[in-house]
Amino acid sequence: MVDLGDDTRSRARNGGGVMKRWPLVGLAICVFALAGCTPGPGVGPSPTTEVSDEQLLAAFGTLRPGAEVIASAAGDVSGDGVGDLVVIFAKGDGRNGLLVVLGGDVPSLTNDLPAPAENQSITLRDIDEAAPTEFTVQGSKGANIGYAIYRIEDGRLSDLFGEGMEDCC
Ligand SMILES: [Ca+2]
Repeated sequence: MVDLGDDTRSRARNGGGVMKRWPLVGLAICVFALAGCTPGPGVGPSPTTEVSDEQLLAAFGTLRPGAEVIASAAGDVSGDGVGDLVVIFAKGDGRNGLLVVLGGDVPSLTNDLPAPAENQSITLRDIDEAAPTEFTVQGSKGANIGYAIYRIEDGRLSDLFGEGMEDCC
């Protein structure tokens, strides 16, 4: 009998869990309020360092005058939340290069690596489910097909894995 009473009180206390949900409701309201406060386009200067793909392309043109862009892919590949642009370009000496234009207040370029001669494609792909996002490049040179995975590490572009790239770059 006494135990039953304890159970009843215990259930009553569990009913008090409704009160414990209020902080969650409050949090949800805060999130909605914050989202509502985000300035839309044209509402004053943005405090963030949002950079458009066009700005990144323009930065590439300024930093590498004369280099011809062959392929590009936009996305944050440095893991800082600011958009970047992966670029494959013609170096002008018959060879192609790969680099990333890192978005920021002042866009900058990573080191460049050899890129395939023909049929280039760039795909952003989060391979290890951890920031930053990796990207793959594939292409060919004649009958040779190459494929490699890249990641930005400490601001440097490095290849994690490659297959046949030496024969198609
Ligand atoms: Ca970035």
